[in-house]
Amino acid sequence: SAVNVIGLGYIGLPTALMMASHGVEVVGTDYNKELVATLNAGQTTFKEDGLDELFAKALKSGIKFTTEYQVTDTYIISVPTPYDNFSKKVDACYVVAAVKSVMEVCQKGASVVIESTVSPGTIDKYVRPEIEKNGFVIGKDIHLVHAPERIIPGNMVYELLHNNRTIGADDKKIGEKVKDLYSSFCQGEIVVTDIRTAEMTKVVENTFRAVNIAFANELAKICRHDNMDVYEIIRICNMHPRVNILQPGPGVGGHCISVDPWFLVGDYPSLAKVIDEAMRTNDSMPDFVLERIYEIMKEKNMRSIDRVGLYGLTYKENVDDMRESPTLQLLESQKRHLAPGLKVYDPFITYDVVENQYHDLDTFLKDIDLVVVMVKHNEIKENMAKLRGKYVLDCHNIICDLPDVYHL
Ligand code: SAJ
Repeated sequence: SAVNVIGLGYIGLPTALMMASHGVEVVGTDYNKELVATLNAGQTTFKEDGLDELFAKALKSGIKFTTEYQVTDTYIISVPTPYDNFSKKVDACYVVAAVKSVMEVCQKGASVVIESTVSPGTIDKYVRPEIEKNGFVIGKDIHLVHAPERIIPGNMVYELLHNNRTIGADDKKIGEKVKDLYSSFCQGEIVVTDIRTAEMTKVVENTFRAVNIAFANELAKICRHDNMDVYEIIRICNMHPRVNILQPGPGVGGHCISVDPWFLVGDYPSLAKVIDEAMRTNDSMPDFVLERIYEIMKEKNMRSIDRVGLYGLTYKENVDDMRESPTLQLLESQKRHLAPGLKVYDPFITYDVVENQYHDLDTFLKDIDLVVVMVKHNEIKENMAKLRGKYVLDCHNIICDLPDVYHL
C-alpha cells in the first residue's frame, strides 16, 4: 500500500524518508517547487543528525518528490499550522487546504492522517466538514486519523525510530491499520485512542514542558532577587527522588512549546490559569535578560550597548530554526526601548536576518566587550577560551573557568 506524505518540512520529510527506507512505497508532495527541486536534485533542506544517510537510503528505495497530490491508500498531512503571536490563535488553513486537495484525488477507502499539531477540536470543527462536503461519509468512505508527532529538533531521526506514539482514530480498526503503517519503522509503543484525545495529549505534553520551564525561570528570578545560585539550588533539589526541575534560560522559543499551551489558554481562559501565568513568565525572559545587560553595563561602566553582542539567534542549540527565538524576541523588545545597536552572531545562520549581524565569531568578539550567551551551541563550548577578557552574561550556565561571568 502506498502513502502520500503532504508537506515536506521538519516533520514530513523525515517521516516520509523513514517510511520509504522501511519498505513503504512513498511519494512526498509539497506545493513549494523549489523545495521539491532541491530534494529531486539529491539534497536535503535542513540539517539533522542522520538525515542525509536516511535520505540516501530512501532514494535507493524509490521515494519520489513532486508538487502533485497522488492517488494512494493513505495520506499523511504534515503542513505547518501558522500561529499569530498577537491574537494567540493558530490557523488551520494549511491543514484544511491540504485536505481539500486530497479530496480532489482520493478514492473511497483512503485514510487521511493529520500529523500537524492542531488546537484541540480542530479536526472535528474544520477537517471533518471539508471531507463531508465532498459527499464522503467519514468512517465508511474516508477514514480520518490524527497521529501527532513527538520528535525533538536536534535528535529527530533517533526519536522518530524510538519514541512512543499516539494514534487517534474514532474507528478502532482503522487506528490499528495506521498503527501497522507506523510500526514499519517505529520501535516505540503505539497507543490507539480517539481523535479528540490524541489532539489533547499532544498539546498537553508541550504544555507540561512549558509550565516546568516557567517554574525554573521563576526560580531564576527569585534567586536573582536575593543573589542566590539558582543552578546549585536546582542541582541539589534534583537529588531528591521525586524532584526534577528543568533549566532556566533566556526564554522559550520554537514552534511548539512557546505556542501550543496558548491553545488551552485561548479555549479555557477562566480555567487554564497556571498555564497562562507560566506562558507569561517564559515570555518575560528576554526582557529579563535585557535588564541584566543594563545592570552589567552599569556595573562595568560600559556606556554604549553597541559593545554588547548576543551569541545565538536560533531558538535552541545546534539547530538552524529561528522560529519564536528568544534572541529575536529580545531584539524586538529592545527596538521598542529605542536602543538599537546590539550585535548578533550565530554559527548556524549564514545569511542576514537582523541588523548588526556577524558571520564570523572572531570579528564578532573583537567588536564587543560583553558577550550574552543566548544559545548553548556546541561551538561556544568549543571556543570558550576566546571569551577570556570579555564580560560574559551566560544565560545557560555553560561557561566555566573564566572570570567576569554573570548569570540570569
Ligand atoms: N528550554 C529551557 N529550559 C529547559 C529546556 C528547554 O529554557 O530546561 C527552552 C529551549 O531552549 C527552547 C524551548 O525551551 O527555547 C523549547 O525547546 P525543547 O528542546 O524543550 O523543545 P522543542 O520545542 O524543540 O520540541 C518540543 C518537544 N516536546 C516535548 O518535549 C514535550 C518535542 O518532543 C515535540 O515533538 C516538539 O516540541 C513539537 O514539535 O511539538
